[in-house]
Amino acid sequence: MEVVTTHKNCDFDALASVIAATLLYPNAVGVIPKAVNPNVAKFLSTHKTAFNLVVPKEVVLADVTRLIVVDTDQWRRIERLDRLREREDVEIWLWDHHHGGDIDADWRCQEEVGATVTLLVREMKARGMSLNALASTVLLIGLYEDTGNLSFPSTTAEDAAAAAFLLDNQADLHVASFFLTPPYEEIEKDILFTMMQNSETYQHLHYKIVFNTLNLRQKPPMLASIVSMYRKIISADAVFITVINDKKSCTVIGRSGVEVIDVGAILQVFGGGGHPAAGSATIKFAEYEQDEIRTKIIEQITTAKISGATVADLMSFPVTMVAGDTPMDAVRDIMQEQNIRGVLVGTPKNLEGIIVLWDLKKFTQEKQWRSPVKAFMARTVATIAPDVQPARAAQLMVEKNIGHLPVVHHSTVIGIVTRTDILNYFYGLLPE
Ligand SMILES: [Mn+2]
Repeated sequence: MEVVTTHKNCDFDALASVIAATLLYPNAVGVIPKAVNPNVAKFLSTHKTAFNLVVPKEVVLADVTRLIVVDTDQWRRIERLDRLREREDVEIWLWDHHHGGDIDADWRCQEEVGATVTLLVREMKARGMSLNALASTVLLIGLYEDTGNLSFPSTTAEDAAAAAFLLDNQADLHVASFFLTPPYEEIEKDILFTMMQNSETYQHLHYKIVFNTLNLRQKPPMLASIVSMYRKIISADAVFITVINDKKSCTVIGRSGVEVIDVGAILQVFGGGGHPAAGSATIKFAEYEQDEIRTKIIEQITTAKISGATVADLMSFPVTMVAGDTPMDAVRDIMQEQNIRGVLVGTPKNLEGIIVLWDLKKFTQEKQWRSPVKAFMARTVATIAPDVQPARAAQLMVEKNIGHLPVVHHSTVIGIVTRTDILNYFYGLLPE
C-alpha cells in the first residue's frame, strides 16, 4: 500500500500537495493529519468526499510499502506515520520546497520554489495530464496561499507558470478567493486590538522586533493572518506571538518582513519550521519556559550573520561638502562640474545641512545666487549608518521623500547614498 502524507497543522499547500500526489500516484491513499488549519478544515468539511483522504490512525502501518511525504522534510511534523521511519521495507519519497530537515528519502524532488504544489504540477505537465476544475482549484489555493498570490519574494517564474496551468485547467477563482480571504470576525478584531495594546519591542541594529503573548480562551481560525496584519500595522520588521495553549505548551507564530530575520530558521530551533517570512512552533513548557523562548529568539536574531550588501558597499565617497557661507552660484557650479544633485554643508564632523538641485530651481532673483548656502539649505538632515541593509535606506528615502542620505559613522560623515545608488543596487545595474 502506498500512502501520501504531510505536516501537522496542515495548510493549503500541504493539502493541495497531498491531493496532487494522489493524482500522480493513483494507487496512493492521501493521509491528512488530524490538526489542519481552519481554512483547510472549512474546505474539507464541504469537499472531503471528493478526494480519497483518510486520517493517520486509519492507516494499517504494516501494509505500507511506500510513504510519500509532501510539503515538509521533518519527521517530527508527521503524525503517526513517522513510525515508518525505521522500517527497511518502506520506501520514502519526498516532494518539498523546504530544506534542512531530517527525512532521508530514497527518492526526492526538493527545490526552493514558492509552493510544493508547483513541483507536483511540473510532473503533471511533463506527463501531459489534465485536471478537473475541482482539483485545479484546490491546487491553485495551495499555490496562492504559500506565495501570497504570487507576491512573496520566494515566488519563482515556475510558480506563476503553474498558476497558468491550473487556470487553463478551469481552476475557479471565486472558490479560491472564498477560501483564501475569509472575512474577519469579532473575536479576530478583538485579538488584534489586544495585541496592539501589549506589545514588547526589541531593537536589534535597525530592526524592530515585537513580542507579544496571548492568552486565548478560544483560538480564532484566522490567527495566522491576524499576526501578519498586526506586523504590518505596527510596522515591525518581525513579530513573534506566543499563544498559550494550556499549562503545558504554547505556539509561537513568527512573521518577518526582512530577509535578515528568517523566522522559519529561528523557530526550527524549537522544533517548528516554516519559511523566512512565516513560521510557527509548538513548544512544551517542560522544554523551554516562556522567558527562555524570548531570550532564545533574541539570541538567534543577534547572532545571525547579516549577509549581503550594506549601505557601505553602495555609498559614494569622498563626499563633497561646502562651508555655510559659500555663495549659491558656487554651489551650483560644483553640482554641474561633479554632476551631482546634492551637496552637504558643514564638515564631516559637523554636518549643518544639505542643499539639493531642486532647491535651486525655485530661485527667481539674481541676487539669490550671491547669498550663502546656509540661507537655503535644509537644516534637518536624515542620515544612515554604514552597516545597514540597502532596503532600510530605500525605506527611509520613501518615508522622508528625500534622495540623499549622508552615511554617518561615529558622528562623522563618511559617504552618501542617493536614489540612483539604491536603484542601481536593486536592479543590479552597473554604476554609470
Ligand atoms: Mn508549503
